[in-house]
Amino acid sequence: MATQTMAGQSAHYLRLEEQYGAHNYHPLPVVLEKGEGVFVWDVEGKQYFDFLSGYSAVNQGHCHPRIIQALIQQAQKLTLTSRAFHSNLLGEYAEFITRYFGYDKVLPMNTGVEGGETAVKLARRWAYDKKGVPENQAKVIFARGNFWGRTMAAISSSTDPSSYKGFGPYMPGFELVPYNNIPELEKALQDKNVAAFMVEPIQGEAGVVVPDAGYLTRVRELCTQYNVLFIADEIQTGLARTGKMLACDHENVRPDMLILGKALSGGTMPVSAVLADDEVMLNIKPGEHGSTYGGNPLACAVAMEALKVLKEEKLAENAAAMGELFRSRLEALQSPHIQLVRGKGLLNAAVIAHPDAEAAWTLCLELKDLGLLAKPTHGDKIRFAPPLVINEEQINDSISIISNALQRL
Ligand code: IF1
Repeated sequence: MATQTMAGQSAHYLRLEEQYGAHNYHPLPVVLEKGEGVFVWDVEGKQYFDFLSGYSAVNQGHCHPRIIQALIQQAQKLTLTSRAFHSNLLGEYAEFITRYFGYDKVLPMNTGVEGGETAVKLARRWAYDKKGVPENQAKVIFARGNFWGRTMAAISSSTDPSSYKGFGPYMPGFELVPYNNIPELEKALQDKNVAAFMVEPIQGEAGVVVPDAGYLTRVRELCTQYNVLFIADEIQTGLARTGKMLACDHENVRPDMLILGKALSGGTMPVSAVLADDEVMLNIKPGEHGSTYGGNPLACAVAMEALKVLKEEKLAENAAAMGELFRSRLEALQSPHIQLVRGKGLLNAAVIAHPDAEAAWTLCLELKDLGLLAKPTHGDKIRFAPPLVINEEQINDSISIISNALQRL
């Protein structure tokens, strides 16, 4: 196909989106139409390494055959009953996922942010019914730099103006403490009305901020000491992304509530979950929370297969090994433009040093031209998070691409 026509394909789709789609994103100028494993292809047939993985939703790799097969099979039988009736899959899935992570119960939802909302509602209800906090006085503490979605509650806890500005008024009862700061957290937890502390074990959107070793252990101890629920938002860090099944596993801490999303479905459809023990979960009574698609049989079938693939393909172990290799090979480039490389497992970011404020974006455009897709987060950081099925040869090929792109900068 002539080059002109090739470029015209992408331009055609970009024009359609520009004309008919809301302008709520600023994507890289690439139009994808196929994905398999660590690779995606654009409409001109060009192949790329995907180093964003759908924001860590395709940990198992694009269109994993086992997950797609589970989707197809269930889709031909029953996709949705609503919770007005029972389905065989929900009971099977609830047993499977609660045993998988070691909690009494699961409350199934769809998007990650619905998982966060559900966790906050469970925490407030626990505070009133179990901790004895006066009605409407419950507080939830969040860490500065957090990101847990785009709903009014989620942005009410945000410290990022691009998330909250112009959407007020905000949800009351939320307080902020600095991330990775135990003394400030302990001070906040003295307040008897605190229901919970919700925190990401590693802050993704903030540019992959890894807290000091021992931080999560102290969070666990303080929440126990002050009778506050420790809610771990593992929507991005969970499901083998950081080299363990959960990022909390690096310190063997067990949160009171675990929120999962993204790769829970292997990137096929929105599936999220909140896991907790009975003391927390059973305060919400029948008819007090839910969603049309929450716990639908299609999601249950896909999620069980997605979780089986993580374990059976030892993706946490691979993420740990390939992450080590990636960070050491990237640092070994000794590029003057890479100020810092940080991360755990295959959730990594490079801080770009360059006089041009747009350098990270420019670098991502160069990477795209050379066959690797990544995106800047918060200006000068580029997140590098490939699917966890990546192998050593693909890591080496990716480092070569990054090296070439850095030299062009
Ligand atoms: C966007 C990145 C951001 C999340 C954590 C909950 C949610 C997310 C830790 C909500 C979602 C997505 C949303 C997307 C960009 C992306 C993202 F870090 F993953 F890259 F923004 F921080 N908790 N993160 O990361 O899950 O409702 O989206 O299913 O909104 O621009 P969701």
